[in-house]
Amino acid sequence: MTFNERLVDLTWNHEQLIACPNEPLEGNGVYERYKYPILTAEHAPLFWRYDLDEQTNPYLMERFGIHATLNAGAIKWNGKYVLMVRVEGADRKSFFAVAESPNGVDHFQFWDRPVTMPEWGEPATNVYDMRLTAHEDGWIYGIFCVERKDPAAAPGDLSSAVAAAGIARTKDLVNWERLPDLQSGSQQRNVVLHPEFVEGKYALYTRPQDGFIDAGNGGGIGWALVDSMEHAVVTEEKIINARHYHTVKECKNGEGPAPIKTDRGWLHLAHGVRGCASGLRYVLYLYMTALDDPSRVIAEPAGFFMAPEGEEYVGDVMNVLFSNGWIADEDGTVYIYYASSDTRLHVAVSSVDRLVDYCLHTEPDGLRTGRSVETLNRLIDKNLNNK
Ligand code: BGC
Ligand code: BMA
Repeated sequence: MTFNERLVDLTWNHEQLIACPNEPLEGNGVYERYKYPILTAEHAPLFWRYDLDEQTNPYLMERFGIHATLNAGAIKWNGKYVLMVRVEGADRKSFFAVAESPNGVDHFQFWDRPVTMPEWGEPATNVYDMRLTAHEDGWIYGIFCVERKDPAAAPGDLSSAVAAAGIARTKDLVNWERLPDLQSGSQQRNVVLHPEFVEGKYALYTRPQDGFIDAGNGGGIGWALVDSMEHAVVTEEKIINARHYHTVKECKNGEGPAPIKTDRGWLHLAHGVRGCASGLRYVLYLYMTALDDPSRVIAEPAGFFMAPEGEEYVGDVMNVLFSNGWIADEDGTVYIYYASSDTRLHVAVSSVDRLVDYCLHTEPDGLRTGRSVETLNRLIDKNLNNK
């Protein structure tokens, strides 16, 4: 194939991919998954991946490998469904890039340039998993994980790292003001800003951890009030959603996107992790907290809300669903953006009413098998007696 033939082919395929309409699949009543991933590495613009000049790239080969599109923050912005995507290159570095869609389920297209995030402190080795919060103070905040090599690592240990919460804010999703990283007594990942002031302060969902991977004594999703986002310092942190033995969040858990306010309480999406012979298994779960105190859990259905299915199991990091973005529309439709196996992004659609119903009317985890059987028998009694 000549350079030009190949370019025509690549362009046509790329356009087809972005134009491909999505369709809902039959669901379990709680949500509907959509058939096709909404963003994959192949969605990245050709002008990110190829040098398009025949003189300098006669074989029209990729010059910058894009490997995955995952864990996206989400926001409705100027009438568009906008994702702040974690894009990972072939070099294992990830960065942020915005993609937008007119309808939330297909035609997602990247903006021309990735986010150029200003550095703070020692330049990060990697950044990932941004949570976007349109705060009532008027700014859009992005909180993301900043990873740097652990300066205390033994010689030869090239894996130990330090995770901290990076903080930046913007009014246009293009120009970012970088603020100091969150100061806290431990490493942090999965930090999320609550959209409203609480007791006149900024409220953060945190996830304190002993080490880079192990949550250790960091018992789960934490809650901390801070005076300012310009110098965010955690002085007190309490665990509001704990890990628990033999549940989907035995090993780790973390807040997903900022919670959605409903008339019955704050609706939260989180991930839970357990360890098994095949590694760490990441699933998604929901819980609700009180309107008058967003740190008080009022409902938490047993088990997972979403777990990998079919092709979602397979990818760079197998057996992982992860979400840090959702959008609640004015009409109550909720678009849940989730990534599978650290490889690609999908959407599932539900509504505020359905998610609240699921939270308030699904039994909580009884924490032992006997209780699970009691719960099941109650449902069977109800159904069979109604016949
Ligand atoms: C990876 C993340 C992962 C974290 C903990 C990081 O180096 O980039 O995807 O969540 O390690 O395993
Ligand atoms: C983490 C997260 C995600 C990732 C997951 C599975 O701890 O922060 O970035 O999806 O591991 O690799």
